[in-house]
Amino acid sequence: MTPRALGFLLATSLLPTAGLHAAQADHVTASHAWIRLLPGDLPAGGYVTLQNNGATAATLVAAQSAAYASVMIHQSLQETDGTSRMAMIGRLMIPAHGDMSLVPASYHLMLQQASHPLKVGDSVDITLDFADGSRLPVHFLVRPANAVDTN
Ligand SMILES: [Cu+2]
Repeated sequence: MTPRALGFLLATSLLPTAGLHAAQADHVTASHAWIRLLPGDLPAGGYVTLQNNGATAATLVAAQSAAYASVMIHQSLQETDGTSRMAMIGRLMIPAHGDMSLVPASYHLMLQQASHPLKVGDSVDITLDFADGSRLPVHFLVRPANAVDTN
């Protein structure tokens, strides 16, 4: 084996995510990331706009944060009788060259059991997990309960 071939092998084994096909998270950018802080132990909602600049769809499958023991992907649904409920979502697709917005009364991150008290103005790191195992860390700004959607 030539030194050059050996170097190539070492480089590729050290960079398992480098390849012809970039990971889903590499194509996704996040903007308008914020958390609606509610009083007491009420769960907070996390909102963000995800833009997929890639030629293939990216699929969000989970999210996690050191700031919350539980982070779930939820969808708010309006029932025919006017009430609303929330359903857990296992996969949320961001289409190729498209975007997906997590906004109040629709898709959102459900944030429960804060590890420490949060206050308005704080920045919270939440990591978004995609179907291929790639991850996107996002800073979320904590906003008050009466904050309006800015998307
Ligand atoms: Cu929810």
